[in-house]
Amino acid sequence: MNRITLSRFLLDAERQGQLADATLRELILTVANTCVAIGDAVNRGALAGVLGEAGTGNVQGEDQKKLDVIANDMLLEANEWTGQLAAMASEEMDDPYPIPAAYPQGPYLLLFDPLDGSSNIDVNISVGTIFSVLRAPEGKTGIEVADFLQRGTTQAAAGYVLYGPQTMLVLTSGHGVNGFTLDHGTGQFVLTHPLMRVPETAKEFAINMSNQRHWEAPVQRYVGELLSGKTGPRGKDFNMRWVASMVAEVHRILCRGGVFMYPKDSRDPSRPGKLRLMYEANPMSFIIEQAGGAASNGHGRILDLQPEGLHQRVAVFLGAREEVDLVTALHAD
Ligand code: AHM
Ligand code: MG
Repeated sequence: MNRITLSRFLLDAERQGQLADATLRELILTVANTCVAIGDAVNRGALAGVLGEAGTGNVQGEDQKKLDVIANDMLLEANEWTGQLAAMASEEMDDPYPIPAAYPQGPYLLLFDPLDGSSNIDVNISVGTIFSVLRAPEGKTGIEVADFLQRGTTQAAAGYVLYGPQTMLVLTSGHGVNGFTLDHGTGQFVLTHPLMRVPETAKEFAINMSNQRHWEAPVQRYVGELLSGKTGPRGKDFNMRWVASMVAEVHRILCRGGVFMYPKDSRDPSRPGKLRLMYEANPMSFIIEQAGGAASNGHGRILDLQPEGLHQRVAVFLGAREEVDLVTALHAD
């Protein structure tokens, strides 16, 4: 079998003008290689003593797991010296991480959620790394928060690595979505899921139902219609899944369809949602749109939102276009 490794795939993409330049190619390879090492720590779990709480909190006041901190440090260390980046930002750090003066500056900004779904880590359920690549302002030294606040439409690339039964990298640079499976024998990602597409028809939805009493009316109505099954307005039954790992949820939707929701709710009226725009919603929306699906905050396209803060939260509805359009239309009623 003629195996297409990630390195070869990216070189072909660059030659075909589907990847901006060699620097972006090298950057994606660096992130992918680091994720192989993060996956190794995730796999070894208790054997490596990496499970449990770190005893620290992040900027959102959420408890950090040891592996949140380990994965964050691994991504910083692997990317700070390469000359590909001007700065990095992470869900786990209050402020952007500037490239140390000892190393050359590069043209890109890297944003990541080093270990998404980490509440699952101690119970051996899938987690993942999510990343987004933006262009740094040209010739600027001293990158500031404002330089990161670019609309999702400007992303040069985005991807995730799912640490599940298989370790998989799913990637877009704006020319479709491709999935690669880690061959643990060679340590290489191999193209196994070319040009992934979100199936047009949805039969599954994903939402944390325990929050139902806190949802706003449009979400109550939409999920009520899904739950009413064959005799309801949708005229068919829907199944439900909730892994509480967005990476696993998005991956399922890319493979067999459906819609994922983390809506705004009334528990904290000042909070527009749980998920973070820059580290979760934008990269996942880019991937889903590139696979033919849609992503909305209930009022419009997520990728069009002008970010106002590095750690800004947003309501998320993503997956099959028909479903995302329906739930968005209900918000306009
Ligand atoms: P995290 O980045 O702190 O892990 O939080 C994000 C995760 C998502 O992966 C998932 O969709 C959601 O939180 C689950 O939230 P809940 O525990 O409220 O169901
Ligand atoms: Mg997260």
